[in-house]
Amino acid sequence: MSASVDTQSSQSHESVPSTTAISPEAAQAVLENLDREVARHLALTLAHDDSKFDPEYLYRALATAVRDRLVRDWRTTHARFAQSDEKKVYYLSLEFLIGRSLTNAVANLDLDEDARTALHAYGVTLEELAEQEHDAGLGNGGLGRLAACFLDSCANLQLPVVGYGLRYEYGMFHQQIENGQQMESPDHWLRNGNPWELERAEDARRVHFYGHTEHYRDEEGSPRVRWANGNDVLALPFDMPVPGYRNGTVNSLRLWKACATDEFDLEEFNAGSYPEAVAAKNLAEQITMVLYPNDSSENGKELRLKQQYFLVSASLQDVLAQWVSKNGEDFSNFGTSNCFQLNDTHPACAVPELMRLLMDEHSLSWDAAWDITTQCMAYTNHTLLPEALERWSVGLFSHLLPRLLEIIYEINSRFLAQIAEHFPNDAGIQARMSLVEEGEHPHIRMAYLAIVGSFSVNGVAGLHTELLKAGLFGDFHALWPEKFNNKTNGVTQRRWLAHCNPGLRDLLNEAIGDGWQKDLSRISELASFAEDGAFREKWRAVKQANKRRLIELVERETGVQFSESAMFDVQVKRIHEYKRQLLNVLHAIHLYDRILEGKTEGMVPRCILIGGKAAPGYHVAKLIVHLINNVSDVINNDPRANDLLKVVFLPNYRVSAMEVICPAAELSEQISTAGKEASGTGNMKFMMNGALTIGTLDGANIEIREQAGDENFFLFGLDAAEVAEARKDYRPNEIIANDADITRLMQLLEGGMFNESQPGVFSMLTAGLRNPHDPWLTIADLRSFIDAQKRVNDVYRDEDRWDTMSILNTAASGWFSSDRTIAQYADEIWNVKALG
Ligand code: 26Q
Repeated sequence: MSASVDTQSSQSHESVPSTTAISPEAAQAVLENLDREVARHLALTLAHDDSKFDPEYLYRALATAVRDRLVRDWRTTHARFAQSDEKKVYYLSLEFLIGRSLTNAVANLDLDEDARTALHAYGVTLEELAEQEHDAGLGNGGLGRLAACFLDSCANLQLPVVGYGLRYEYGMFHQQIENGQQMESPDHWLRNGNPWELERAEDARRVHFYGHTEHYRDEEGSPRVRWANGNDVLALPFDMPVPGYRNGTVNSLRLWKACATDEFDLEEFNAGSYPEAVAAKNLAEQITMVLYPNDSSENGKELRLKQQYFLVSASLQDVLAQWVSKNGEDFSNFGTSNCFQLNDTHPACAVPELMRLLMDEHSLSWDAAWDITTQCMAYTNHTLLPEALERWSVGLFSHLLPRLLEIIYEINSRFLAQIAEHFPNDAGIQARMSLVEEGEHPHIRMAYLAIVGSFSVNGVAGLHTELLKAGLFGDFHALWPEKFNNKTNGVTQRRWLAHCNPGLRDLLNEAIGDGWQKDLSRISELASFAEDGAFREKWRAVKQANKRRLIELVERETGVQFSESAMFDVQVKRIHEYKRQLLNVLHAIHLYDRILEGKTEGMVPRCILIGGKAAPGYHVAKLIVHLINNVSDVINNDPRANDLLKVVFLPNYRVSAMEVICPAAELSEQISTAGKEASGTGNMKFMMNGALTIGTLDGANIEIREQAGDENFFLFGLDAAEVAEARKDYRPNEIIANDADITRLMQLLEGGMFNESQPGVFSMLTAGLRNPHDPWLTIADLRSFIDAQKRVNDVYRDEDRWDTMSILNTAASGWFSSDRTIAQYADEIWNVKALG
């Protein structure tokens, strides 16, 4: 590919000359039946000798045939998007946790029957073949999966929204457990190719790093700045289709790959020999090599800041080039015609980068550029943990992105002048609100940069937004109350119910029709079946079948046998202290203690499943994984416990595992320290699939309880205000000493029952529990948790009551569709309409 990319003319959406043009319809007409297409792709596209059947080849052939069918709608959607003067939205995110695409595309294009017919000849089912697909694990957890659900909903609602992200060569690491401990291995998800992407070399962009700035005057005598020297990296786009649900819309997710420019190597390395110079291409290509595997900010890594800027610069240039090809250099309507939604602060460099592009590349004045920027940037916050707010050192910034730092300083000085006027009597306010945290090593506060540069700042659940306004962003809320708004998260019911739970999908369709797949508010009609005995029977049968599917998975992955008649008690999410997997383990130990004591009357058999990845550098989280595995070993190998209790740590939790787990779960553990989980989205997936929640008043749990009714939710623990109060005088050792159950379980844990061969390995965890400054207040909530679990146990004994509650939870889950969330973003932030 050529290194010299002409950003002005390369982005042309004019159709090819009419003599050679093939319309989308004509292209589609060439396609034969799906079974013929699969055979053709096997023989011609893949040159596969089908005398020896190979599921990997068959998967690729089917995926390619399905993609061919997507292309027609993709082209028409794209043409409509390019031609329309309506406002457009760009969702900028370092993560898109897509998972698998085949079955999603098949369902959305209504190709289910055709695909089954095509596969029949090969003696394989669609479900079996779907297993061939490697998850696209381009995200850590909630934030990345939310981005994927949002794209699905935007396509369902036919909104003109494009996702922009990075095409990491290695996605989220693969987790194995060895001797109870987490081991990481790389996830080369692209090894067998990716049939879902189209490379668009003609839209490549150049991204600049290092160097210095030069201030000069142009021919008209106006002051200008250029960013000189340094080096360029090419951003090469790969587009992935985002099909809407049976509506003819196929939106795009554009993922950038970093490539070396030709001159980058030859100029920089011409002192060395040619092979060394070419080998040095690696340096540039490292930028999109790997996803950072931590889900709270890891400060200071130069490569991470490079990734962030690379995404932002390539994407903004892309949008500006499209604008210029249509409107020339007239930017007067740019700000009202475009909106950039920043998925947390990771793409917050978009604020100074848009300023730079408008001023330095398109000659706008500061004021004109600032008006546009603040008209089209919107920021979503996903965390309440102050330590997770991103900060980048000024030193690193000035080295890597010198021009951006200048612009940030200018934004800051104008902003500080504004607040001096607004808060004349508050001496500390400048230091508190400054975009630059002063000190020996000054840092840029990325959240503040995002707030100052955006017209909208939103939290992701009601409580989260209120806490942001009162706490972390209190000063900003006082200055600009109108910027702040809430958008409670949601999940797509098409993947998280219809696709992953076909048994329930069919039962719902039979009971209330299939309208809920496009409009989940319709699911409330299910409530009238909650007391219907015959319906409950069917409901139960679906759950049992899903439990059998999970039993197989657990047995395959861990060798442990779950029992179909036991309660399936599940906690799957990233491992983090605030999410309190430890609290769950303490309860498991408590149940084990009761069994050892012979106090098992009325105890319902339980299978506790825990899964999730720990950030490789997060020592305590890894220790928690180790403890869960050791507790699981002891309990599962004790014949006294076996009929009543099993505990399993399921390795390598990921999107495709959740698709088997959430339909089978009966109890959903949402037990974070109140005020710490911004929203949660797993909680919504479980609810949709009929699990009951045991949870604290945190994140979206509060809204789940409101929707389901408090009688259909197992509440425990301190609320956010009580947590703040309890911290002032917290004495976990007294709580332990004064509660016989807790004393006993701590004795088991501290007595070494779970670490016989490694004395002291868990002492850091037990010391944390006993520490009066334990930020997570685990012991404070333990009694309340044990009592709530006892209520769960007692309700579970009454099958009918449980199933009624389960039906009512599903019936109340309509609010948690990401279609609802996205409709609110569209109306209340973006002001965009469906393209239709
Ligand atoms: C930042 C800088 C450097 C390296 C990594 C990061 C980084 C990466 C990922 C920081 C944070 C994340 C992910 C955060 C996340 O997933 N937050 C979750 O977002 C969900 C969707 O809104 C919420 O439901 C969860 O409550 C929230 O924890």
